[in-house]
Amino acid sequence: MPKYYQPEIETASYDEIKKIQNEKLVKQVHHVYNNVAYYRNLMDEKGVSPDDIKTVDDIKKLPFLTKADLREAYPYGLLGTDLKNCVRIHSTSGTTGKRVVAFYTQNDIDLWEECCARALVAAGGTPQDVVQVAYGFGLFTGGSGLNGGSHKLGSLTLPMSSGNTDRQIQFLMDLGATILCCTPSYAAFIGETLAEKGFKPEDNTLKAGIFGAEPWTEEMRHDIERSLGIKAFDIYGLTEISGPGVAFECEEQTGMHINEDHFYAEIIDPETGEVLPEGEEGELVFTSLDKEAFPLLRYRTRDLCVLTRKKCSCGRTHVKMCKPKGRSDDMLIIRGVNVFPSQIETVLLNEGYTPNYQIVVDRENNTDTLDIYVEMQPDQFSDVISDLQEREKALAGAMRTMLGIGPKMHLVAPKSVARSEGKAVRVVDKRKLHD
Ligand code: DLL
Repeated sequence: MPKYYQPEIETASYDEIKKIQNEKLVKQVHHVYNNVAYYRNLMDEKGVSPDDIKTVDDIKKLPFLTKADLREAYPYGLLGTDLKNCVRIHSTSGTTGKRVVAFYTQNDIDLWEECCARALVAAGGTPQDVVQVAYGFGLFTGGSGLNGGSHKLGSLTLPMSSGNTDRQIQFLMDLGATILCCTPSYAAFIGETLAEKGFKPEDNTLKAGIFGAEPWTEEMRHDIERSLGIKAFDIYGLTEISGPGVAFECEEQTGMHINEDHFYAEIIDPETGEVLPEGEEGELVFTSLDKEAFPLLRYRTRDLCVLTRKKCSCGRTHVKMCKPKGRSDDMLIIRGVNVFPSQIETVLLNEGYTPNYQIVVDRENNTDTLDIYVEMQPDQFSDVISDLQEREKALAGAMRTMLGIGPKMHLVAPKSVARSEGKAVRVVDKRKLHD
């Protein structure tokens, strides 16, 4: 059984990797400077020229990019090539009304899918496998990324998308799926549903699962492994940097190897922006090294993380990131969808409500719940239940359009949202997401 998808690069020595990174970075910085006016201006403002960047050690001279920059440059301002060279977009939540839109050339897609194929092979995948992709397809990167990776590997691919659990289970059992790809909460739900239908873990043909897009604990890993009778692997990524497969777990299950021949990782102090040494916790920052359409230099992910170069028993040499330990902003991931409180606030203002609200997130039967409590103004107050229900329904619809998931809305009396020391607590997250 092949152990690596691209053995040469996945097991290259640190010196070899660094050499590749240096060469690619120099090229990428010139590419960005010559083609992305938005970033060229940031570099000019900082007084950095592309010739100042000779190795990855010079990267700290470059300015950071944030989600706010992506919003400002929306939609085409960070495009690194002519639109006619692009073959696809994917998109994820922005902090307010504007979404993040990432562009891909065919080459970008090929490299991204290779990263996903590496993840599949690390989970024991071969061309003989049947890979059930139950991440969402569409603007979200999860479905297409793993689907493409599975094609590259030559496995039989079931592009199920998420949801319709009865059909998932029917295909899983009838077509003998051996690798399941979906969010960890959906994997747990599938495991639970299989048990409810009377199946034992050994009744299915699954051997592994590749689960990511949201935080999950070791406890959850054990539950999933037990209920499905598989080995569960973590996978990390973000739309801005390509999608799933930026980093993936190997059989050691002690963190995720970053595909650092394509993405250069740094850990910074989120307050000062200072680069921190290996082993220290801080915010993960990525520089794409060979992207054509959407090349981002020093993109601040807001994910809090630790990097390590400790030798890995799997033989891969690429740096490992731990499971993200939280966020340095207020983004929530609910049912695999990224949600910012500022998006909720934008809808409330658009719909004529004051932004006095509380978001309550919980998890029932491995499915996230989202309840939003909104205070009415005295002139909006009504004690006619049908009237309130009507307005809650309309507001839930507007929220679904903005967020991509439907919350349960609760219109409540003025001044009834809990306040602590005079300030409203905006988010109550009752889930256990981190170890
Ligand atoms: O979630 C890409 C993806 C799809 C990754 C499928 C893995 C599997 P976005 O929607 O742009 O992209 O969300 C990116 O999700 O910054 C993290 O905060 C979070 N995230 C992604 N993977 C993990 C993970 C996809 N394994 C944001 N553990 C990231 C914890 C994760 N958080």
